[in-house]
Order: sequence, then C-alpha cells, then structure tokens
Amino acid sequence: MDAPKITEVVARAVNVPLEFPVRTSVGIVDTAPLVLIDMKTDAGVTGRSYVFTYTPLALTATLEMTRSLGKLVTGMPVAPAELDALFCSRLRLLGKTGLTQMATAGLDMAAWDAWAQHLKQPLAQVLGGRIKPVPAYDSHSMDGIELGCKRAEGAARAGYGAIKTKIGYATLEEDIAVLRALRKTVGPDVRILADYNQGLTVPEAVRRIHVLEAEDLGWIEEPTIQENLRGYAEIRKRTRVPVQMGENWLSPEEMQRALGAGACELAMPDVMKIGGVTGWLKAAALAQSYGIPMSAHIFPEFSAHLLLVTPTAHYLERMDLAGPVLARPLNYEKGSAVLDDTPGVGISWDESAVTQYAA
Ligand code: SMN
Ligand code: MG
Repeated sequence: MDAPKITEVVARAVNVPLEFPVRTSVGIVDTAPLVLIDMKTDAGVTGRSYVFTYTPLALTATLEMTRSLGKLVTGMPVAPAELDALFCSRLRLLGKTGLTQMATAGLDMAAWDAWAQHLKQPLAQVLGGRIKPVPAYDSHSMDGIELGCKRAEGAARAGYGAIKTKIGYATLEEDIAVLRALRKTVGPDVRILADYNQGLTVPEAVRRIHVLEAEDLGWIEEPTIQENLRGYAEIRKRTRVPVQMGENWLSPEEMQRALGAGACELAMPDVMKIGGVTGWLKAAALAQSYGIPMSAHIFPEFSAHLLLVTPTAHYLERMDLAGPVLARPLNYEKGSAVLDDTPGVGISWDESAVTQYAA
C-alpha cells in the first residue's frame, strides 16, 4: 500500500484559556498557547496534532517554524521515518532542539495520525498494541490547601488512583501542610505525586526530600534544574523518594544521558519535546533497556496510544490543555483514559473555538 502524499500543511496559532492556571514554583502558565497542525494528504485523510509553546512569547516563532517545515515536506509521502531523516539532515547545523524540535515533533505526530487514519486503525494498533484503558493521574498545581483539597476530592471521587500536586512553597513546612491536607482528603489508597518543577538547589532538595520521606509520596518530580544530572544522582544517593524527570528532555539522546548518569528512578518524556511519536518509540526502548517505568507528560491524546506500546508504561498525565479547541476531548472513566476504535488519534478541532481563541 503506497503512502499518501502530503498536499498541504496548515498551522494555526491559538491561545486557549485554562480551567486552572498551571501554577509552579518557577512560574505560572495562565493560558495554553498552541500551534494547531492539519497535515492534508492526497488520500482524503488529514493528520492532526498540536504543539504547546508554554508561553505566548514562543507562539509566533513556533508557528512560523512549523509553517516553514510544513512547506519543506509538502509533496513528500506520509512516511514519518523519512520525514524524520529529512528533518535531522536539514537541521543538523542549526540543531534539532528547542522550537525546531517542537515544530518537527508536531509534524511527526500529524504524519503518524494521517498514516494510521489511512490504515483505518487507531494509532496504538498500527504500532502493534491493543486498545485498553490507560491508567492516569489527575494533575493539579500549586493550588494551596483549599483549592488543592477541592481538586483532590474531585479526583478521588472520579476514581483516579493517583493525583499530582506542585510544591516548592516558600518553606518546607508549607509543602508538608499541603501534602498532609491532600492525604487527609484522598485517604491512604490514592497515590500522591509531587512536582518541584526544578525549583530547588541540590542541598535544599536533599533537605526537603529527606523530610518528605515520611509522607508516602509516589515520586518527587524535577527537584532541581533538569540539566544538572550530577545533582540528580546526588539527590538520589541521599534520599529515598523515587526521583521522576523527563518532561524537558529534548531528544532521546538527552534521555540516554540522564539514565546513563543515574539521574532518576522514573522517566516521563513529553511526546512533543522528545521528538513526536518517532522520538517516543526510541525513548520507550531506552526506558525498557534501563528497566525504568515510563510515564507521559501532558499531550494525553497521543500519549494514551503511545503508553499502550511502551513496555515499561506507568502513568498518563491528565492535564487538559487543548480541550477547549478539541471537537472530542479525550474520555476518562474511573481514572483511566478510554480510547475507542477511531482511526488515528482522534484529534479534530472545534472550529468556532479555534476562531474564538485565535492568537
Ligand atoms: C507542567 C509544567 C508546565 C506546563 C504543563 C505541565 C508540569 C507537569 O511540570 O509535570 O505537569
Ligand atoms: Mg512536571
């Protein structure tokens, strides 16, 4: 079966409101700046994906990078491996990282979606998996006690087996107060995960995590600056809460360096930053070879499919960034993402919302 040809790539910028701002110890994400990608083909299918730029400051540049690379691949077959080879060669001198990595990943995801639609199968099935529920944790923010407990209560009632909160308050005492209030709300059977978003120095991370060993946490995420692999190994040596990281790895090679340095017990690549579906598959093989449980960072629509073919699959992160512009937001039941037999990934846009939130 010949691969369809890419006839046009349409990229549009939106800035989507968030039900809850993503408050972290190092900054707040108030809205979701997204580049929406439609990869049209001559087989009547259109691959769709989105890229999240974290700040509106990066939205225009990422949009234009996506459009330029979209023009480059127009006319090529929807063959993700060939597109990846072209991106790697054409971006060798500049570096396939940062915004160029995000733009190429968006195009990679759209290509995989188009290919799976063309095969009339869900993406997970094209990759050799079977459709089944994908366990998720409900991801919250640095919400303080009142809102934090309200969100935690809702998540427990909805059947989530785990929740994530963001900590790194001014004092360790405040971290502990929030964590204990959450524990009181959800009871002993719901896992509590904590995310420092790189906010601590290594000595402060060792000090705080040492005390948090008594709080029965599922993981401590990004305790310090994620490039400091030696620092992560130091924290792991001196504390006993599983260290989680990976959302900021900008390639499978970066992941390999972190795992090789013994930086973390757990991994959570981001399907955009790691290089799309193509990058994710390489990351999944790395996690397997190191025996590391692998979760996904945001992008739940693609990540749900990818975790079904990840040998050491751990958790999907439920954090809805694109929901307001999706015609059909991802479905969750009893704390798991529930996919159906829709071909591809099932992303399509609510065009009136896209117009409303156009950036
Ligand atoms: C996070 C930070 C910024 C935007 C989205 C998500 C966070 C996470 O680090 O792990 O959810
Ligand atoms: Mg995080």
